[in-house]
Amino acid sequence: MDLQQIGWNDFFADQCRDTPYLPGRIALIQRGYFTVWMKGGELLLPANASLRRRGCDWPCIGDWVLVQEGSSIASVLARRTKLSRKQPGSQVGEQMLAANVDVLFVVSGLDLDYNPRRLERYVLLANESGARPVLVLNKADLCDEPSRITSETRKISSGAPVLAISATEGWGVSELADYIGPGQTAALIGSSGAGKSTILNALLGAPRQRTRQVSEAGSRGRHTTTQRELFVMPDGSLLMDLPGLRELQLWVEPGHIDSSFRDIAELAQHCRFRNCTHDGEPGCAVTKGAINESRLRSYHKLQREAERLTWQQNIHAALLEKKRIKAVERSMRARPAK
Ligand SMILES: Nc1nc2c(ncn2[C@@H]2O[C@H](COP(=O)(O)OP(=O)(O)O)[C@@H](O)[C@H]2O)c(=O)[nH]1
Ligand SMILES: [Mg+2]
Ligand SMILES: [Zn+2]
Repeated sequence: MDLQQIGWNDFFADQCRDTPYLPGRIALIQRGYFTVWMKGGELLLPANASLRRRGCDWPCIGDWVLVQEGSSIASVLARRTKLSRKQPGSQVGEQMLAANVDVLFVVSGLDLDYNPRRLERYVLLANESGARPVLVLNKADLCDEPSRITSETRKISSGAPVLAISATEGWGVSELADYIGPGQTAALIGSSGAGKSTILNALLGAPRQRTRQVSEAGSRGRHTTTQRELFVMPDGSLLMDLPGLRELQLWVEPGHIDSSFRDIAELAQHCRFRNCTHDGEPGCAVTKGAINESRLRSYHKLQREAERLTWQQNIHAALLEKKRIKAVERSMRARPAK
């Protein structure tokens, strides 16, 4: 396996000039074991237990890692892009979804699944990760007016391309390939049942990823894709299918929201106050007349969510610091005075 073909470049090479260990890429994670693609082929390895002790990153799909004597993963190389969310529930930590993704295909079905507010959240997730978002409106065969929804979606995509396709009928699917080239990595993300595995199989030209049978109950259901796997596509690009997410809490800085709401950011240049929050201030240009009302509500909601996250992170950091000081004090007391 040629490393360049699986995404290797100078960014990673620069990080391992003086190491005796060999680099490899995580292509599949299953039951605590990692399938690592390497120059000589692939290995099935555990992660080195000391990674957690040393406070190092835990390997994730798409990561480049260093392999110690063919026996375990010794470290994870710095990530070029980082697709992550806040840990579900009330925990205040980052949860990696995928690493080193260049293009993120955000898939939603043009059936009951379509939800512009959720798409905004995905656009933010992608922009924060460093990957380029492409919005894929699948199941266009089930929709009476795919072109109207496509142009509506373009208004909220902040410049991200929007494609309407039908994975089962096979139309539009090949256009996805225009956004990725050999050695580049893409990921499919979106609700369970949106058609991610069907798209992956269509691009692969072979049924490699299990898809869900349509249930009579509706178009939403349990997900079948629980493992994360990287596939080499016939054109030399790399594609992974991510499991459907039930919850997508942001892991994003408040100052980064505006770049995913370009229309609002552009209007904001005409607000009277530079620090206008667009929440009823005098001379605000981001009015309900100028911008779709539910999009504006969504913007405020995401802004609040990001601010709350920063606040939680600060409290969390302060608690850790307090713990650390206590431990130092304890060890000083334990040491006999000379
Ligand atoms: N009508 C229609 N059904 C589709 C399309 N793409 C996928 N499906 C169906 O939607 C269901 C869920 O697809 P799947 O690929 O498993 O979704 P995933 O959970 O996102 O991986 C399957 O029954 C697919 O056959 C499409 O373009 N049109
Ligand atoms: Mg799937
Ligand atoms: Zn304003």
